[in-house]
Amino acid sequence: MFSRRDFIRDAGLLMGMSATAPAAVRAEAQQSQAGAWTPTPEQSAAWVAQAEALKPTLSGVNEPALRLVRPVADPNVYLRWRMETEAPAEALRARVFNAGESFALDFGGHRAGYLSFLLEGVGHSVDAPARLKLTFGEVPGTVAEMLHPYRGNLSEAWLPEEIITIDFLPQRVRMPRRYAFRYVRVEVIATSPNYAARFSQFTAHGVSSATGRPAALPSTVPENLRRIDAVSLKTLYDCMQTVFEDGVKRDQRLWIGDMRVQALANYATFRNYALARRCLYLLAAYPRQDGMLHANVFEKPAPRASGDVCLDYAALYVAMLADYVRASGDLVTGRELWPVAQRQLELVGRNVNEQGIVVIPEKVWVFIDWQQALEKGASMHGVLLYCYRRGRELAQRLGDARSVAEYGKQIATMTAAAKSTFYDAQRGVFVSGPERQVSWASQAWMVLAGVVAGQEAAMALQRAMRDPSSVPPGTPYLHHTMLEALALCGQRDAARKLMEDYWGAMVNDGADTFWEVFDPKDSRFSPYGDVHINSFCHGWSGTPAYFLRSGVI
Ligand code: RAM
Repeated sequence: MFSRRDFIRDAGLLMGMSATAPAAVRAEAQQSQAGAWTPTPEQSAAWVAQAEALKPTLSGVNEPALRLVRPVADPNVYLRWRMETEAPAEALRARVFNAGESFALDFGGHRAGYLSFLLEGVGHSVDAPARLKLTFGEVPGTVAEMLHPYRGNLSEAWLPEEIITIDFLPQRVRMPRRYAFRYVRVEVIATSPNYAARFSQFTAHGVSSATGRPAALPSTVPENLRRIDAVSLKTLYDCMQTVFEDGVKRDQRLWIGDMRVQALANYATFRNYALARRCLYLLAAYPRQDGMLHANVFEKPAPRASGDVCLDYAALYVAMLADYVRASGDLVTGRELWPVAQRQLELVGRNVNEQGIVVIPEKVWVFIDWQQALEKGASMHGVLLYCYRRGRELAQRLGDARSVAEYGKQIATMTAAAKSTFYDAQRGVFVSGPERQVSWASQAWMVLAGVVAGQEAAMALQRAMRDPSSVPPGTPYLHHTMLEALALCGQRDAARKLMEDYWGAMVNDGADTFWEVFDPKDSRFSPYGDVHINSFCHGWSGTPAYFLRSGVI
């Protein structure tokens, strides 16, 4: 299994640009660039400039801490801890804290932004700085449990904790970094024997590029769906920063996979088309040398490419552009970025063999989902076929008849190949790999790719959902795909039920914003080896509002 970490380690080699790459790899990379379309440096610079011109100004609200709380271990709640209220936050002002003492605050809901508070010294003499440790929790466990020793495979520096030293008191302290939190735990590491610390006025300064308030859902929508919609909107709101961020706690960057589904939700809610356009340009401006897009780009301190390339995300840029043009009607941007989209189909399409089947090359990252057991052959075939369909749709819109015809042929070939290779007609499901694995992912992507339709598609999806041995999704991202597939073949009730069961369970388990991963049976599940590095307000998880508001289900 190829993880994100392995991939990053090997990114230079995969990019075909490393001086240490084997000669054969370098030669192949150069050959693949011969005559191929890539943006010129001037073109890339113009796209970055365009993206920067579209950079939104963030706005937000200041919200005070509400309560002093105490985490209580509780094996009966999913999150392992519940918070008991000790006193209103104002009561803090009446207390003083010496070295080794601590307290925790609850802001009443998820916040993405900055933190400020008033710190005073009380005593004989403030004759030394105050040193504090702050821990920011999106969920109770982060402030209740020891974060160390950290066992994850992403940087420990993402753990949401800080040690700060405040030189002169009294002082209004404003933490310099942006955080994602509902709870804040403050520990006094040191004052001096001559004074204790007094705290007050804890305030969260939220920021977002989502403006306006989406209209209320019709009064006929049941309460449980309204709640899911509200949590979904808050997730989207907090993740809409100067790009569509994947997670406001961690990564804080623009990933193609996350943005694609966030943008769909945005078009049905806040309708910030400029932000989507900015992100499309940013991604387009930093391709690999041969023109394949990186799976994500960094924005700060200045925009630049990341080292990650992932086959399904590169292909899905096409779908994302088609969605944008469809939602905004902006044909000008569609035309300008059309060569980028076409190039992704061309490059990812090189992995289609003579029989019309996608063959995933060695050491190339295909994401699809964080489910470790997933065999990805069938789903990657489905993703690419889906993207050819979306490419044909966009070509039609842009009046590119040649591409309409070209993609049409590829769609016919790949559809027939998918049916003969991946479809087990007797069982009525798609299978993947030598073990003929049945998974939700394979069914969902094959249905979205149009390999089967109507009743046949509905049965494939239902069988996978009912079969306890089929591989289920590990993320809200793949659940989103499943909902789309169910809706496409007319299974709107089943889609709605799945949303109620999955996202509704998160709400019932205490979600203020939707989580990056959710395994109802295991609250410690993490794709990164340590639950404390998981994000609990994640871009790809906030899409129920899209389904509820666009009429899809
Ligand atoms: C995760 C990111 C993002 C996802 C990629 C594949 O670490 O947070 O959500 O798109 O990896």
